[in-house]
Amino acid sequence: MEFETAAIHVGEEPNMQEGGSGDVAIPIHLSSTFARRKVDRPTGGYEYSRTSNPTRHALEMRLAALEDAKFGLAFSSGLGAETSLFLALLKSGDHVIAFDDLYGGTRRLIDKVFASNFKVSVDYVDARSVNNVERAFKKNTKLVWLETPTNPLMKLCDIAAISKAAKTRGAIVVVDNTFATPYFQRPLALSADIVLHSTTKYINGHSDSVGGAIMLSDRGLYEQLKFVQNAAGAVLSPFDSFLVMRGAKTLAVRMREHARNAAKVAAFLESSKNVRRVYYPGLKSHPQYELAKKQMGGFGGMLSFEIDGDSKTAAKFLQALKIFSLAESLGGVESLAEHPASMTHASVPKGIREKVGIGDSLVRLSVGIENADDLIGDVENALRAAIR
Ligand code: P1T
Repeated sequence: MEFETAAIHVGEEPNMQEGGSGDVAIPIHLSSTFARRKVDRPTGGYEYSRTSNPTRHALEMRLAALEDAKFGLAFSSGLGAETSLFLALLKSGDHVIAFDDLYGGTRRLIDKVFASNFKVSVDYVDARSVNNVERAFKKNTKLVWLETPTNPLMKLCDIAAISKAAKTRGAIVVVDNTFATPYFQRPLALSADIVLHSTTKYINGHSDSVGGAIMLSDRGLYEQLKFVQNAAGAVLSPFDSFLVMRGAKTLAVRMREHARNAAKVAAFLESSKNVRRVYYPGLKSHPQYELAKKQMGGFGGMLSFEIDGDSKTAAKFLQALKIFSLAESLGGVESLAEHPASMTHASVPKGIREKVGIGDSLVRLSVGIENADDLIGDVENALRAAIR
């Protein structure tokens, strides 16, 4: 099945057996527990909804299909998925290499929970250079944690080259594919071991569910993750599973529109005298444009830019927007805008933030699928209001 077909059908085949209901849309199985005939085994395949639930199971099959993976697991948030992954794969004394530009909450989880409470050590490197990653490996390196494109600076890393380097050293490569989505990028096909998503973003796509997902094809790693999903319990609810299942059906069409609109907004910003720099992997001016073309099937709906001014100018711009909502999060059909330094990356210490390149004039846009001219008009008006 091609992507568009799998995104609509996998996990949701109507039950056409005698007595089957034939639903074309998956029912929301709210039951927390499932009756059995015998003490020693469940009768219908399900026992307790934390362990497994029919609606969530259907979604997990679909999530796997989206990334061309054998297995999918759905969690209560992106960070819930990350926490479960760290609990499953790390032990005290292990070392992690992570991209130095990451969602602020991921960095907070690694630093303030796993590094400070569990003696996990971490080195953040500029993974745009494979050499930087190679130099960071230690004997006890267990995980390589990547985002590409990164949040918020849209930096890329070479998934295939880093995965090759990690394999020879026995380390597991995890790619947070939230920004690109499987429609535009398939890390497992580039030899990464595990893909992670905040389904809160594009996969659900309508800003009405918080969730996370892990997709992978290695059975051993899957068993470890599945064990922790049940043991730690950060599972996605049946209702949210239904919503994500419904949202995923239109992922392909939404992503095409997101990318088309983002390219137009990026080109407009690049032509504006009130903008110092635009970060979008689909622009020829992006330093890794060649890697973007090689590794991604399209460039997505996220972009950042530096407004010509300071944090006050950025705030004025953000507060003058009328169609874009000033809000954290991304990936919904509606356009959102935010100030990473004071919102999504406020938990990253200022010194580190500035070293990575997240300055006070940086603005991040999640370009929605409204009319592109309306969006450009909104940005143009807000720039005018901010820079008189
Ligand atoms: O919010 P949650 O579903 O827990 O997902 C965390 C997460 C993980 N990975 C990436 C790349 C993310 O962007 C996020 C969440 N990000 C935002 C809320 C944001 O506005 O950037």
